[in-house]
Amino acid sequence: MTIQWNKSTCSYCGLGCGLMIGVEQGKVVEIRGMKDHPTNNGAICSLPLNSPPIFTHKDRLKRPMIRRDGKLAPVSWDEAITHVGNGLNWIIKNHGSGAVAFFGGAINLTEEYYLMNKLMKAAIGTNNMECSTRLCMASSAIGFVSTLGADAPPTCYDDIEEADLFLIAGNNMAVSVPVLYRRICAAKEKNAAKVIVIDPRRTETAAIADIHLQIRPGTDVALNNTLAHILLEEGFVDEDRVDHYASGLSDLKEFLKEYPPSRGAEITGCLEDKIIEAARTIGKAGAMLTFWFQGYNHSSQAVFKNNTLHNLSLLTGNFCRPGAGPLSITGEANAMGNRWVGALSHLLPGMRFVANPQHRQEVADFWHIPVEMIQPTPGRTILDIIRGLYTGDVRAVWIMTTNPAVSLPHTLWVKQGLAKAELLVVQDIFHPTETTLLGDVVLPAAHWFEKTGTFISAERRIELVEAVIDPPGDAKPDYEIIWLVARAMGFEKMFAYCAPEEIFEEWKQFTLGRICDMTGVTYERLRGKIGPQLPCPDVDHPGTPRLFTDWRFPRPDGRAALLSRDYIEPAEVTDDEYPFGLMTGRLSGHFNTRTRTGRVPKLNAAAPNGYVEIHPEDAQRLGIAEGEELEVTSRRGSVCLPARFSDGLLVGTIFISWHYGPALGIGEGKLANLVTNPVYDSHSKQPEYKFSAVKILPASTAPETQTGRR
Ligand SMILES: Nc1nc2c(c(=O)[nH]1)N[C@H]1C(S)=C(S)[C@@H](COP(=O)(O)OP(=O)(O)OC[C@H]3O[C@@H](n4cnc5c(=O)[nH]c(N)nc54)[C@H](O)[C@@H]3O)O[C@H]1N2
Ligand SMILES: Nc1nc2c(c(=O)[nH]1)N[C@H]1C(S)=C(S)[C@@H](COP(=O)(O)OP(=O)(O)OC[C@H]3O[C@@H](n4cnc5c(=O)[nH]c(N)nc54)[C@H](O)[C@@H]3O)O[C@H]1N2
Ligand code: SF4
Ligand SMILES: [Mo]
Repeated sequence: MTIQWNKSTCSYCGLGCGLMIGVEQGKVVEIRGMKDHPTNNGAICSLPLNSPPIFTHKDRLKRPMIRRDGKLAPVSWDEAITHVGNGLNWIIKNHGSGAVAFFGGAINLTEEYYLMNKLMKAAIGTNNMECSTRLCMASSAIGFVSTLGADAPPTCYDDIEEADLFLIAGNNMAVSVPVLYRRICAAKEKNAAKVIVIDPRRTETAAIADIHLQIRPGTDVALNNTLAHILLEEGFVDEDRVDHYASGLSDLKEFLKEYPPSRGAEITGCLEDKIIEAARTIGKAGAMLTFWFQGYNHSSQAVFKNNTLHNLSLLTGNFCRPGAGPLSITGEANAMGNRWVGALSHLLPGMRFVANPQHRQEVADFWHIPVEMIQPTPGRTILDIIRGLYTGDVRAVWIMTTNPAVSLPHTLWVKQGLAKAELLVVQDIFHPTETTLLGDVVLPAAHWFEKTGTFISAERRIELVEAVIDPPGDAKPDYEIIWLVARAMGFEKMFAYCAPEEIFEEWKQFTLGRICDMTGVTYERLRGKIGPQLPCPDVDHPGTPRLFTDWRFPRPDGRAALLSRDYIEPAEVTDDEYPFGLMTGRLSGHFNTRTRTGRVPKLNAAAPNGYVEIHPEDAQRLGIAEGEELEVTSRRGSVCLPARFSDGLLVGTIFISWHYGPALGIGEGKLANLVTNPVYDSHSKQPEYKFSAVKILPASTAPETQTGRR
């Protein structure tokens, strides 16, 4: 037998690397980077490269299951769908549509999010529709809306080769987007470009930094304001020109008087001279690209961090031209599709907002429903869905493609909340996961190359992923499960689909004339080929690599907004009882809650367990030996993990990766989210995963805790 090679797209991070999938006798045998793909030109990282075993893993879900007498038992699809449809209808009839909520991930197909959105917001009539985008890109999206007027990332990857300065803030891209990192390393080398890294840790990414600003966690707004202050003071800003394309300059100038270098240095802990050097490097750059990620978004000041970073680009004219502007990478493969399809509780399809009456009317007209069916206020965000389970306002939750029993903050509170649901439906590709273990109904989903539909990458490129193998057992594509449940609930007419292409053709009409316009895209155009960058408004349109090249922005006065944003401390600060600042983040061999990578022997063997990174000075002071088990405790819970020394940290801070839930047999009490704080940025409602106040004790001396040690 020969290997059949098929074009596809990566379903891990949102960079959108083109892949070639080798299939032999109905099995995925090899995954390679696609040569000549504009994103990765043949490159690939270890996650997809090592993924073939996940398609045939013994834990793949093959049958629907319903919990009876406390145990999950296999049932037929008919029974499962009827059970879910009747259960949702019963709760809606007795407690209202607001008693139902949905929570998804952001690696589904856009078609799947579109369907779920239609079911929740049009058919059921609730905006309680959330996705892990809330935990990931909500702040970037709202940052763009407030600065540019729309959630429209303006740049493209080809800007990397045009830039002479990369400003990389709160983004460990060597780990989280390795293919992009290698592209930046190559461009730096070739063009003698400079790199500024802003991170409280000396990360793998900081290895290429010309300047590393090792700020105290959470102090980015103060740093950005100080950089802007220096740029203005030292004459790096062409004020007349800026006034032309951005509003708010005079207010900002006045406001920034409060941020001289001395204050910036005091708040961030960086040397004044180093901040001045960084500002001058920015001021002198020919073309600056900015990157930021969860060091920004996982903060109670996340949107302000985004706004003040964009200020730096706007002040220096680093926008709307090759090599310059904000390059927003997305965490999950289809985060961009998820945002544009409107799969959050405040959004509607096609970059529209629930709270906007005109948008509601447009969407109701598309769906042929009375406008009153669409609720005029945003639904619950995910942490409020959990709160609603405690108060009894939410009674049914349908979870698809996300594993909240690992990924939400304050795990104990989350799990106890989910356990209160009268109906908890969990739709995944594996069992057990920490969340399928809690489900009343567990539905088996097809994965990645087992179904067909579209993804949109961080540079707005739309690509078709096609089914090249069959799903295991009775597993079905998520879109099919959604339309079956919708029909069982009585919405046959609205969900009379037979194929994902029909869903795409319907959904793309919502994008007509919008920045995400994909009316020039068809499955035929995408099949086997590299997709265009959106907007792509007609069949002959080549796609749009860069937005706002005329320096006009979708705001009322056509100008972008320079925003005056004051620094505030993280929601929880350290004190005598909880003296360490805990940051959480990623490791290179695992992806998110590890349901896939933890099942790939090669990846898991490289990082089978988590650890606590601690500065050797702190360890010495506390009498801790390298490798010793530590108990890390916050006001919410404890984890117990071995110590690993790192002088790349600031004294008084520690770092724990959050990948390690208990479902794969490593035991309870290793999961970082047992400790983290369920507070969020008030604008984006995104949790502050990157700062919790904790104390540390050698586990041998710590009292037993409720999370159970070892
Ligand atoms: N290998 C791997 N790759 C992944 C993932 C994975 O799990 N594993 N997940 C994907 C997803 S969903 C996402 S969202 C991305 C996330 O990718 P990244 O955001 O790059 O990853 P993190 O490790 O969460 O956080 C980035 C950095 O933020 C820093 N940081 C913490 N606090 C602050 C602060 O206050 N200010 C600043 N400036 N920095 C701070 C941390 O030290 C850390 O180095 O990765 C994607 N890619
Ligand atoms: N402490 C801390 N917590 C964090 C973060 C952090 O940095 N620190 N990062 C946050 C971020 S940025 C993110 S994005 C979230 C991610 O959190 P999650 O969304 O919970 O993480 P994943 O592991 O990606 O979950 C995907 C789930 O979908 C399943 N799955 C995969 N493919 C399919 C499919 O095609 N269909 C179905 N039905 N299921 C599928 C997988 O088995 C897995 O259970 O976590 C957040 N949590
Ligand atoms: S960098 Fe991201 S998109 Fe590219 S191969 Fe790795 S995980 Fe996939
Ligand atoms: Mo993410």
